[in-house]
Amino acid sequence: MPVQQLEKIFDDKLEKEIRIEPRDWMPDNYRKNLIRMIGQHAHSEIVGMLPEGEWITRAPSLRRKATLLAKVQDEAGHGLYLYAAAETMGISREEMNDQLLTGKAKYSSIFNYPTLTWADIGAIGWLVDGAAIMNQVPLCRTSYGPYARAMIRVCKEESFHQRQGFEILLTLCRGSKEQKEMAQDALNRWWWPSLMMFGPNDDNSPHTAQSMKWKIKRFTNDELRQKFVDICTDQAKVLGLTIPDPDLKWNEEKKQYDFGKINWDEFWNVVNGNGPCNKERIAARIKAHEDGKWVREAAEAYASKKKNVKAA
Ligand code: FAQ
Repeated sequence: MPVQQLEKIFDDKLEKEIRIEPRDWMPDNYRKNLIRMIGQHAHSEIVGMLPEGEWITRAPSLRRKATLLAKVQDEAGHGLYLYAAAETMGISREEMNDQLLTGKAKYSSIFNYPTLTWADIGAIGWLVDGAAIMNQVPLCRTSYGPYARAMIRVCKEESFHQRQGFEILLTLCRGSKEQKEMAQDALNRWWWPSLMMFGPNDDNSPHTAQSMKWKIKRFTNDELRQKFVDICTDQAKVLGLTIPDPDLKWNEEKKQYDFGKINWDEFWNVVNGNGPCNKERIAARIKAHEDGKWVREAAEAYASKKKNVKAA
């Protein structure tokens, strides 16, 4: 079939909100852009296990330990659904992993910050999972079928994570003066990096316009960031915490909160590998890959033995 005709079928599907499926024809750049985005998303889930994983043995009670363990395991599951969704577009898991370990593929900037206190685990659940939900609920309607379907389960689990994080902070805020201070300190450190999770401002976001046309993204980076600020500002009041932004103020005309300027130098510095924990995070992933070598070799040996027996 001539390319123009294939393009027309593709465009009609987008227009009618019919999902694009792995065997459908799609423009090369649509495929490339989605592999990039889903790959980055999958790596974020996997690297995202590291900051919270450090607190599993130090959680303050058995209940907290069990819920944190379950949450971190959920993130591993999200990474696996996402790698599987990207594989349907023709890239292998090995290639994606290689891109992460060699620094060719990005992962979310947020996971390059350290978790210094128990309150940071609450702040991650509330803010980081909260930002992830804000960004990912619209992705349940993204135009590529396997990605959209993976997002449905991911979002259900992220909602649980967000609530457990909020509850950790609420408990601290209702506790002693020191506990409340610890919660405020965590908010002070995680607030701005959480706003950066949504990506650069729309005028500096090279992928947004095309991704909106392809219905991969349903909202722009700035639109989602604004919704997040509005929701969190009210939630912070429930906690009795202060958002560390002197310019945060209700705008009656726009019916939204105006907020201060994001430090984009810090964002790009972290994205480009120079955040507080970038090197540590990649070193941990390289070690995990090397430690898992014997498992991959054993699985391959078993598979080839089974194949030989069948052939014989
Ligand atoms: N960090 O043109 P745009 C989670 C890059 S999952 C690092 O705006 P796009 C769950 C971007 O890749 C969190 N890099 O790009 C969890 C591009 O670089 P490239 C991850 C960033 O794709 C919770 C360049 O900047 N979520 O948290 C970031 O249209 C708790 C230009 O940017 C997803 O991945 C950043 N923050 O919009 C796990 C969701 N922002 O590739 C554990 C799916 C931008 O040209 C614990 N992804 N860049 O070299 C998306 O929605 C989009 O990809 C955006 C970026 C919104 C992240």
